[in-house]
Amino acid sequence: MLPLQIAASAALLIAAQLAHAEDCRIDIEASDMMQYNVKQLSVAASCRSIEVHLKHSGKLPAKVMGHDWVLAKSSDVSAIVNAGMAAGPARGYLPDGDKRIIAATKIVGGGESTTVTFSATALNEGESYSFFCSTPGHATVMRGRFSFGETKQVAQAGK
Ligand code: CU1
Repeated sequence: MLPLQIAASAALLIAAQLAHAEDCRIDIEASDMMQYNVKQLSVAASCRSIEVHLKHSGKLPAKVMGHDWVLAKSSDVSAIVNAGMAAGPARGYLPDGDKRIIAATKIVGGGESTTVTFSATALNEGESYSFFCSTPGHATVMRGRFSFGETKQVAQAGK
């Protein structure tokens, strides 16, 4: 290999590694059956920014079967769900400015999608996190584990 080619491939390699360390995307679906299509999510500890794309694959409108995707420490979920019910539909069933909420999408109805992007600096490796839907009554079923920094990765850079 010529020196220039070596330099070029090294630059490509560095670029690939940088991309790998930065953006991680999760795709999740929610349905008219009041369910997410996954019960567990995990992202690599190298993720800097995490993008969650929620698709409502059903047909029912948001007023009847609206879903969102909310991330919090598992120990905070019950308190957030209760505070969310008090906050009501105008606030998307989430307490305003609640620091315990790490990330949250808006509520969508059938056929709609929504995305939230958040920084992984809010996450600690080994902490127990859960994702859930804040629509009243949904979190009992629509809830799953979210792991940061485990080897079984659902979301990887470039996917
Ligand atoms: Cu829901």
